[in-house]
Amino acid sequence: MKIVDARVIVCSPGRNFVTLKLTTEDGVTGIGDATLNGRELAVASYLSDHVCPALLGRDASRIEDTWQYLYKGAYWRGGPVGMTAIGAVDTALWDIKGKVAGLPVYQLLGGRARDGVLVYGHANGRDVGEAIEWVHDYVERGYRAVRVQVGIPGLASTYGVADEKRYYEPADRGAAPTENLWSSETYLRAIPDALERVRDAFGFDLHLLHDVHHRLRPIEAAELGKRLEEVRLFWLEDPVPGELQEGLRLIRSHTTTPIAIGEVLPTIWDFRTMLTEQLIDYVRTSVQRAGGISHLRKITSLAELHHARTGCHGATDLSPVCMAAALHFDISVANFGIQEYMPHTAETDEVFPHDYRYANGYLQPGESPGLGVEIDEAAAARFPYERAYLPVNRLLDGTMHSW
Ligand code: EZ4
Ligand code: CO
Repeated sequence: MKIVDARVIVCSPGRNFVTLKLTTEDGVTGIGDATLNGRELAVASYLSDHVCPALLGRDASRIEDTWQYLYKGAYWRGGPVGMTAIGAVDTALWDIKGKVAGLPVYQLLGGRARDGVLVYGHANGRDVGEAIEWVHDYVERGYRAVRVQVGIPGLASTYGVADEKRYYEPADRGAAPTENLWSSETYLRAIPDALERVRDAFGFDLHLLHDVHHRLRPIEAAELGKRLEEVRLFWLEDPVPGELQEGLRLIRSHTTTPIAIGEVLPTIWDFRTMLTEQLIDYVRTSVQRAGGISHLRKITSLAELHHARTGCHGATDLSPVCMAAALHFDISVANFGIQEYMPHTAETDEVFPHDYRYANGYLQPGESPGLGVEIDEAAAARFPYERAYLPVNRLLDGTMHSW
């Protein structure tokens, strides 16, 4: 089953997506999501200039061997660009294997380990009142879990708080990134009270989540976790940048608020200390970021051994191709926790027709062979790439601050 064609499709149906499409000599196609928000063309080039030529003539049925060939064989291991590219190849090969077998991918992964995939939506507001209105909107649509982000008085704009509420978009189009101001002091003054008010408004039957987006230092995060214990969050996400894994010991020793980390982390090595020392509760990485289904399974097995669960990233920069793959993974894995879900725009859904479905707080993977998602290339061609970036953060004195 030789690969005879490997192509990269870049499109922007409302936001940028990079998709890899592989075709076998029998005419079977498979697709993978290669989108790296704000750095899309780097992955497109990594694939089309370096990976695609080496895939031609390879056996499409050898998923693990191809993964190892691209990871170990590159000499330059890891990193978000390379791992996103490998992830797209891996996802496309699982899609092909499912189509050849005539089975949805989750059946190849061991079948259903649960009846549906619990998802959380995103509510945000410039102030608590507006945030509560949007949480309400999610509750009315059946959501059992909602992430809540609130504007911080004294900070002109806050990442995660947008004007467009239904189709949250983290990146901005333009020649350079937009800039947000950050002050941990201001944030820490405002956010515990804001989240307490949301909890008071909805009671304890609704799961509430909150994302810090890597902007605190360990001791600040420890304080926040402690002050939020009564709110009983489902998780506190990315309280600090994840690369200083040892820094999580400080947070852990001060608070029982569950911690989720990892949407920017691509390999099992990036999770090793935090999992083996039981410093986190949820692994946030994804099929798109972490080298596809094959490598995400390994990270998840390490997490299972250390009582951590999955909470795959699923913002709008993860295309419907990634979301389909995530759902096959989520439904089959033993230590699933929750899946982030943000509906895409109608334009994106037109480019990526898919058969996964939302109902009553849960998503269901489709039953078609493979991933159950395709790319309509004629529709994609109507939406050419537009430069876009994630914003950057500065402190009040102009210092560049962390994500
Ligand atoms: O910042 O997807 O949990 N979700 C998030 C997202 C991420 C973007 C980055 O591309 O943190 O909003
Ligand atoms: Co996040």
